[in-house]
Formats: sequence, C-alpha cells, structure tokens
Amino acid sequence: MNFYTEFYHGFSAHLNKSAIVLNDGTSWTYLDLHQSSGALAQKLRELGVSKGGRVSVQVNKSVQAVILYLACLRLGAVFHPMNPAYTLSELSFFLRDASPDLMVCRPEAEFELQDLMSELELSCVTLGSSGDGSLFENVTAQSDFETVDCEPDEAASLLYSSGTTGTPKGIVLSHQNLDANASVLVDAWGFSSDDVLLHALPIFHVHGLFVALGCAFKCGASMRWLPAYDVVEVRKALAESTVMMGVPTHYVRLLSDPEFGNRDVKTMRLFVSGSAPLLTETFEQFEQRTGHRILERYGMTETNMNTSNPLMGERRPGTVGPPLPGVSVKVVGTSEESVPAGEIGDLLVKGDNVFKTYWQLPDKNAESFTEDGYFRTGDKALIDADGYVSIVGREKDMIISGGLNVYPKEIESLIDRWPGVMESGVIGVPHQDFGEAVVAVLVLDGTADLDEAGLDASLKSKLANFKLPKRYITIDELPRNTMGKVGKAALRGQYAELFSD
Ligand code: MLC
Ligand code: AMP
Repeated sequence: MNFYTEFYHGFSAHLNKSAIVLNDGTSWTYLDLHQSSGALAQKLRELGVSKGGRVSVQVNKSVQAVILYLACLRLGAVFHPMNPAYTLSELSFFLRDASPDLMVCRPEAEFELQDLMSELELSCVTLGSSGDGSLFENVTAQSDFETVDCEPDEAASLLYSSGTTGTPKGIVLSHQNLDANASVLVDAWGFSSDDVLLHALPIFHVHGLFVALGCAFKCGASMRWLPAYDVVEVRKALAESTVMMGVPTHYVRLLSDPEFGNRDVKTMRLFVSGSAPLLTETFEQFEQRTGHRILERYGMTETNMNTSNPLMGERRPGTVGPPLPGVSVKVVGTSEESVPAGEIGDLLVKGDNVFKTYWQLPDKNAESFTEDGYFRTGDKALIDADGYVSIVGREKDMIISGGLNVYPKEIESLIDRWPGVMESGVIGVPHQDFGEAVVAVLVLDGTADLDEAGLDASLKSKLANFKLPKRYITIDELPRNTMGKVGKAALRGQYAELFSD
C-alpha cells in the first residue's frame, strides 16, 4: 500500500476538479497535484532521497509544500515538517535527531543554515511561499512516476512531540496509521467530493496536515486555501465553503468580530474544533451567533484522531464525543483497571490510528504502551454512561497555547541559567484568545536584579515565538507539594485571573 495511492483512489474520478483554490482565484486541479507530485518525487530521487529516507522541511504554507508532502509519500520517503517559527537551535536538535537525506528550507533562511548544513553534511534546497526556490527548478508537470509500494507499517511521516523532560521525541506515523484515520474521518464527518473545506491551519501538524488534507484528498473535495489565519479572509472564504476545521482560538477570533454571524455561514454544513479544549462558552456563543453546534473531536500527534462528537447525533459541549470506529478507549486508575463510568482516570487508546514506535527510542516505546497494547495518552479523562469522553486535565506538564504545545521544562531550564535566577515554574493560565497563555514565575537568588528585557531577548533567540512567556512574575518562593515538587496546580490557581480583563 501507499497512503498516496489511497488518496489517488479517492480523487481519481475528479482529476479535472479544483483541489485547492487560493485567495486570488488561482487553482490547482487534482491532475495538477498528481502530475507535479510525480515530477517532484522524481527530482527528490535524483537529489538522493530514497525509500525510508527522511526529508526535513521548514517552509511557509503553500500549495507547493503540499506537493512536496505528496511527493515524499509517493517516493516512500518520510516527510518531516517543522514549524517555520523554530529557531536555529531548535532546528539543530531536530535535524541531528532525524538525520534526514535532504533539508528543504525557505530561501531567506538558506544563508543562516549554511554552517549547520555543512556540519551535518546535509544537502539543502529552498522553497518559497509562491513555489520559488531551487526545489522546483526544472520540475516539469508531466511525469509518469510510479508511486512506490510500501508495507502498511512503513513510515510515512515523522513529527516531534515532547514529554515531561522537554526533550522532543520523534513519532513515526505509518502509511496505515494515516490511511486508517483519514478513512474513518471521511465517513464520520460525511465528507464527499461536493465539499469545500476551508483550510486556514498550518500544515506542519497533524490537524492541518493529516486531518484536513486527509479528508479532502480521500474523497476529491476542494479546499479553499488561506496561507494563515486572518479573520477577514476567513469570513470571505466561509462564503464559498461547506466545512471548516480549526483550533478553539480560530473560533474565539471569529466571535470577537461583532459583524460575524448567520450571513457568513449560509453555505456551511460543519464546523470542527480540536487540538485544545473548546470552552462551553465558545460553543454556546457560536451556536447563538450562527445556529451551528461546533463538532469537537480529540486527537494527538501519536494517534491522530481518537474520539469525535457525532455528525448526526447530539454534540455535547465540554465533551469530545465517543470513540471513532476502530478506536478503543478506556479510562483506568492506578492499577490500570478501567474505572466506572463518570470517574476520572488516565485515558488509554488503541487502534490502527495509533503509532507503533518513537524514532530511535526503544525504551520510550515500552513505557508508553500497556501490556495489552494501549497507548498512554497522558490525558486525564472520564467516559460518561453514554460513552462520551471528556478530557478533564493532563498528567503531562504541557501548555496548549493557540493549539500549539509548549513544554514548561524546556523554558524553565533556559530561565534557570539566567543571571540572578534561582529557579522558575512555567505555567499555562487561562487566556481569552490563546486558551492558555505561557507565564513564567521566577524566584531570584539575590545576586542580581532581574533584567527582564534581557531574559526575554535571550529566550527569543533560542525558542520559537509562541513559546515565549507572555508575562514574567517574581515571587519569594515556589509552592511545593509534600514530595518537594513544584506545585504547578497551586501556581495556576494563584494566577488564574492574570489575563481576565
Ligand atoms: C502566535 N503567537 C502565539 C501563538 N501563535 N502566542 C501564543 N500561542 C500561539 N499559538 C504570537 C507570536 O509569538 C506573535 O507574538 C504574535 O502572536 C503574532 O504572531 P502570528 O504568527 O502573526 O500569530 P497568528 O497568525 O495570530 O497565529 C495564532 C494562531 C496560530 C492561533 C492563529 O498559532 C495557529 O493557527 N494555531 C493553530 C495551531 C495548530 O494547527 N495546532 C494543531 C496541532 S495538532 P509577538 O509578541 O511577536 O507579537 C494537534 C493534534 C490535534 O494538536 O488534536 O489536532
Ligand atoms: P499534540 O501531541 O501536539 O498533538 O497534542 C495533543 C494533545 O492536545 C492531547 O493529548 C490533548 O491533551 C490535547 N487535545 C487535543 N484535542 C483536544 C480537545 N478537543 N480537548 C482537549 N484537549 C485536546
């Protein structure tokens, strides 16, 4: 099998239809995507990428970046996308770990990356927002490239996610993982070739890459393509769309526009939310304003989508719905026995959607799965008597800001090295726009006053912008639990109102 071949089955009856339509009306048909991805796969092969080889990618969102993803699939290569916001030091970690055969970067980043590329003896080609750069040079649309056959378990993509240590782990997603989930979602959400999906998500994470593109390509739907999330542009695009997928911040921002309402959603049949908790308040306001009940679903990088509120049945705010077909979920207590309905415990999942292995970390595999093959999500949840799952918290020390994950440890270890700082606790506190905002609470050692601007600039040079604390707070002592661990829950409680006005 090859995930791309499954796409091809889905869209081959619609080859002359628009697959992707941009703001300015430019469009790519499915035939364009098929031919260009074949031609690019051929070029990747000439550049030394072979089956199983990694292609690391840090580029802006563009149709050509989608074609690159499809080309990697067709070649049997492993697509490794990265957030363009990552700094050189973050990138350096990922490239050392992934050891790719090829790096694709933005033309403007090529110079800055030169030293790292020579140190890693890595070839680098460029791809700009409009398809400019060396990657597509001499790539002609005509191609008879034959999509490479893969075993279902062979790697299709490599994405990173961190645990409590703040050190990112590579998650290997197979052709089967991706296809199993995309097939289930097309059915669960009633996707067809008549749909127009509003795509305003980034394409370096599961949500915009596998969930959104997967649903569209599996059935030959069209996509209305936005390079970034902008409320004015989204409102215009909604008028030509039938489905939108977004993180809660996307819905909060739509609602913050007083003009947004019924008139914007006349052609829409479905709004899907995920990647972070959707507040009941947002769900209700959205229904009042548009008449639509947002469908909330739950997933993660390691598993793609696990549960979803129903398309036809009752969508319950504050829940992420029952498990999707083919996915088993259970909530267990400390003895790993399922707890009764309505009780909170650790959420475990199992199914063809769930990854099998971390990249080159066999020890982590063992601790991440139970003996009977369930993956430990690190989320705290309950399942009610009707089978609806609610995510009530996280065991993992992770902040989700605007749908992007931030790992406190990574930031704390940098802050703790700053002159005058004895220790720090980084927390997420409620924020109207981002859901949670990153806040750093510091204890000074008395040797120097805090140079907050200097600390912020130093963090900025090392961390992607969305990880930067929105506020620094200095206190005398961090709260600790009986084990001596920093009491993050107490800190979160103390600063819960920080952004409330
Ligand atoms: C940007 N900024 C953020 C931020 N994004 N701050 C906190 N959290 C974020 N997520 C900051 C920048 O640092 C900058 O700060 C300022 O906001 C403007 O930057 P921008 O790039 O112009 O921001 P904007 O375009 O408004 O982007 C915000 C956003 C975007 C929410 C629209 O982050 C987004 O699209 N998020 C979706 C992420 C996503 O797709 N997640 C899915 C993960 S998959 P300054 O100070 O410099 O001005 C997954 C699995 C699953 O979780 O279940 O789906
Ligand atoms: P990531 O590994 O980056 O994909 O992040 C996955 C995590 O996001 C999950 O483990 C949850 O903690 C969280 N998440 C995703 N969707 C939801 C949702 N609908 N409600 C609450 N949390 C969610």
